[in-house]
Amino acid sequence: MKKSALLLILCLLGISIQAQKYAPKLKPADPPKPFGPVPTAAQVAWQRMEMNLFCHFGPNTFTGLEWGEGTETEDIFTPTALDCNQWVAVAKNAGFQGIILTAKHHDGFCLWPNPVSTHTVRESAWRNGKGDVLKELSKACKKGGLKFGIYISPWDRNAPTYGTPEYNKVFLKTLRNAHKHYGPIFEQWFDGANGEGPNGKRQVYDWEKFNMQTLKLQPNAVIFSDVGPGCRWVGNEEGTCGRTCWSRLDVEGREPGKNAPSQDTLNAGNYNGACWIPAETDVSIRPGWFWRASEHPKSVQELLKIYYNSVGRNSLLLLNVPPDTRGLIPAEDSLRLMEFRAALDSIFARDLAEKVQVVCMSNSRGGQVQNCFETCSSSRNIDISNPFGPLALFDNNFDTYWATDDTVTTAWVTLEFNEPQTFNRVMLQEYIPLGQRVEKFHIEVEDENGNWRTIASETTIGYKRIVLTETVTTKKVRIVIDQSRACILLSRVGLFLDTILIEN
Ligand code: FUL
Repeated sequence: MKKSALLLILCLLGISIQAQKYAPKLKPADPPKPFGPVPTAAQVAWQRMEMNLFCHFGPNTFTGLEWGEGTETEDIFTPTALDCNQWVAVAKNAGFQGIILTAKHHDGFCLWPNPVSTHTVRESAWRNGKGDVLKELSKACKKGGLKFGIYISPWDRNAPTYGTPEYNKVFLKTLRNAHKHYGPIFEQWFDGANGEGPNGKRQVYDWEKFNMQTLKLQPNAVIFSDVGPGCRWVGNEEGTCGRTCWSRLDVEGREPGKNAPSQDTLNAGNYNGACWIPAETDVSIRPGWFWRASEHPKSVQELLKIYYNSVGRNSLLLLNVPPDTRGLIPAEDSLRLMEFRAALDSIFARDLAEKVQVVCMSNSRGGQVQNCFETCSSSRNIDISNPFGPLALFDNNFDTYWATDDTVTTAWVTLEFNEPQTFNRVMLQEYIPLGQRVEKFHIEVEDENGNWRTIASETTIGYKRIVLTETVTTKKVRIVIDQSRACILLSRVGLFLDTILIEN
C-alpha cells in the first residue's frame, strides 16, 4: 500500500512537472526589437497616407509643352477661373490625403512671387500680378484638412545663373522662401532632371545643402528624389512598383539624376539597403503630366490596376491630375476619380476576414507552441491578455500586430469561417515601424474534400500588400510566412472581392 501510494505521488508529481513545462507562459511577452533600418515617424505617417494627388500646372498648361523652354512670356499664364478649393474638394472626395503642386517646373516659372526670380506670377498679367497659387492651394488644403506638398524643380531653363555655383544659392533662397511662407510642407519633391540652362551649361547641384535647409525649416517634410532621403522614385512613370519591394535602399555615393541607382533597383529596393527609403509611384491620370485638350483620363480599370501595383505593393501612389487652362480640374477627370473612389469602396468597404470564426496560428509571441482561438463572437479560449495574439490581425488597428517569438521566422495563420467566403484579393500588412521582415509567403485555401491548394506565392509584404488571386470560394484560408528576416509582425489580414477588375 505504502509503496503504491508513493508511486502514485511520484507519478502525479511527474505529470505536474511535465504540465508546467508545457503550460502556456502567462507572463506578458516583451515587445519585439526593431530589425534593420526603420522609418522615422514622418515616414510612417507619409506611408499611411497611401494616395496623394499631384498637380502639374504652369505655362505648359497653356502652351501644350511637356518641358517648357523657359523663354515663355509670363503673360502666357492666364487661368480664367482658378479655384484651389475645387482641387481640394475633388481630392478629398476621391480619398486622397494630400496635394503636391509643381510650384516651379523646369521652365523656371514660379507659381508664387518668388523674390529671387523675375519669372513668376508677379510678372504676369494674371490678377494684375497679385496672384499666388501656392498661397491659395496651401490655404485651401489647410481648410479642407489635406496635407500640402511642393515640387520645386532644381533644373531651371530660365534662371540666368543656372550652371554656375551662384545658382545653388539662388535655389536655396527659392526653397527657403517657399518653405517659410507656405508650410507646413509634408513632402518636398526634387526632380532628378538636370538639363542645360539658358547658357547651355549644366548645374552641379548641392543636394546636401538643399536637403539640410529643407529639413531645417520643414522638419516633418519627407524629401522625394531618386535617392530620398525621405522617399524614392519607383523607377518608372507607368505606375508599377516591383512585385518584390523593399523599403530599403543603398545611397552611399549616389545622387538624383545620372548617378542614381538603376531603375530596376529603384523599383525593388535593396535587400540589405542601409537606409529606409520607401518607394513612391508617380503616374499621370492622362498621357502627359500637363493638361491638354486632346488628352483624356485613364479608365477606372487602369486606375485600379495602378492602385494594386503601387499601394498594393508597398508603395505610395502619387496620382497626377492636371488642372486645365481655367485653373480647375476638368469634369471628366473628377468624374473618373469619383468612379475610382466608388470602385475602391465597393471592393474594400467589406473585409470578409472580419467574419472569421476560428483563428489558428502556429506561434504567437509568449512561448505558446500552437493555439486555436475563437473570435469574439464565441469568445472561448481567447487570450485577450496577449497583445501579439490573433485579435491584432482583425481589429483594424495598425498599431496592434500579431508577433511571433524572436526565433520564429516561419509561421502560419489559418482563418476558418462558418459559411464559405468568395474572394480574390488578400491584403496583408507588416508593422513597419519596427522594420520590413517578410521575404517569402504563400496563400492556401481548403477545398470541399479537405485538400489544401496554393493560390499565390509572393515575396515581400511591407506596409501593405494586396495579392491578386483567382476568385475562390472556401471556408478555410491559410497564410504561410515561409521566410522572414526576423520574427514576424503582421498588423492585418484582409479578404476582399473585386468584381470590377477581374484579373490576377
Ligand atoms: C519628370 C519631369 O521631367 C516631368 O516633366 C514630370 O514633372 C515628372 C513628374 O518628373 O522627371
